[in-house]
Amino acid sequence: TKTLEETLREVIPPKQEQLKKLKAEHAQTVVGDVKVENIIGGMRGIKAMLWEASVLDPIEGIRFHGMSIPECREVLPPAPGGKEMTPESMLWLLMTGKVPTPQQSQQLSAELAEKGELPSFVEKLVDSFPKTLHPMTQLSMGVAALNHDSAFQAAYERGVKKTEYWAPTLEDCINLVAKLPSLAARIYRNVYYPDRPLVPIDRNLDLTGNYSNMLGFGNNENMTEYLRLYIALHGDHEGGNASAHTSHLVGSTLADPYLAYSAALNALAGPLHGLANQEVLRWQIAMQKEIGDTITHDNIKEYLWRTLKSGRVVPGYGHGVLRNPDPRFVALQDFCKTRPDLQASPTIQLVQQTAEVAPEVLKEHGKTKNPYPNVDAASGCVLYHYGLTEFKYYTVIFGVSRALGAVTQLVWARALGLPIERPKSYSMDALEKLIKN
Ligand code: FCX
Repeated sequence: TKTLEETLREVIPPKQEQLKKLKAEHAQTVVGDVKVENIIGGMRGIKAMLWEASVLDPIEGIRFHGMSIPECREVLPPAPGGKEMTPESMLWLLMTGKVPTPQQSQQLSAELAEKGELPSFVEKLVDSFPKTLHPMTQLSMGVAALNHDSAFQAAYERGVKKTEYWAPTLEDCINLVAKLPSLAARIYRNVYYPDRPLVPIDRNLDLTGNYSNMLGFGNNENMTEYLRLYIALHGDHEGGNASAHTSHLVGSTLADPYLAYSAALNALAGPLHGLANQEVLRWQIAMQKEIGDTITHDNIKEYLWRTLKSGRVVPGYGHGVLRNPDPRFVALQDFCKTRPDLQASPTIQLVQQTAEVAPEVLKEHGKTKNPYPNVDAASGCVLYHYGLTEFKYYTVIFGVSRALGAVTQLVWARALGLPIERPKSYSMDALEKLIKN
């Protein structure tokens, strides 16, 4: 069976040819136009990035190399003994456009386990952080520090040829994905359970099996399966979302993958992006407290209106691109529906009931273009039910996941020789002048 690198060596040359042809034959073809509303509206609606692995349709949601989430859950290999697709299988699909065999997926698991330990200076660095430092800040700083051993940076200093950039980039990317669980679990232990010893990596386990173990949930197979699904699902959401775009932009300067992904994590830490899953749980628990035991659609509605009238957004609802319920939300709900213990959980019930009421309220409120739940509306409640109750940590799990898409693009950007990103900008005066002419 071919390794990930061997498979990439096969799939990269035809893609390089495809790009060459596009450049040579269609560089001047117009594919869209830019309106003032795009410029003042955060570039929404402008299709101006090259992103191979996933496309987000406003109605259907995300597809990974053309495959929907239900299709991915069907065909991507699970961990031995499990049912859910693993992040390794998703990474393989994103990188190569091919569904890995179970052996290939397991081979990648073994490689990640082998490379999973942190350098001791990073352990010391993370252990020195105050417990009060937000876990996302800790993750970003830990990831940035990993660039001490960057293969890309070393190769660049040696003067490696441009056509060879992608191989050391891949080496860094695999190392980064491998080390994220140890780093993320260490942060969890330090912040919430400082007296608990850290479990070492088990070479026979998959990436998430190890992560779950290190977080202290190794004996809860349901939690481990949920984490596999969660991490695989959040892996990529096409190019323009803030974290993926940040990684792409920083990577385009030839900063190494650790620096690029550290920057992405800072974007993910914003409340309108990844931090929303921390906010959702905080908000749902506050709702639960206020409503008490008799939860009805009417009192959820009232609570929603109170949130909106106080000028806040309803966390977990709305989206920059999607105009339908997020299929990632649907997949996580589906996971809950197959497990009676989750169905009986009051927090999960409240999330489900909120999803039944909120779209109508948000439509009546009339502001958001998408009144439906996004993935963050559901992702935290299962973690909470299984005992991972520290909301501030939730975005870190998102951060472990989003690396899958980010590193895929870093490898491909180097393989395709994409240039440094440099869009042009307008001032308002310049726009007015342009309009008058
Ligand atoms: N509750 C209340 N108002 C909302 C809203 C919500 N959930 N979603 C959007 N709106 C408001 C916006 O604040 C904006 O108001 P304004 O005109 O006064 O500025 C108006 O509706 C139009 O916004 P819209 O174009 O629909 O949405 P944007 O593309 O600007 O923003 C996000 C998209 C996701 C940022 C927005 O819907 C939001 O703030 N949602 C809540 C936070 C959240 O769940 N974020 C996670 C998103 C995602 F899944 C992820 O990245 O993880």
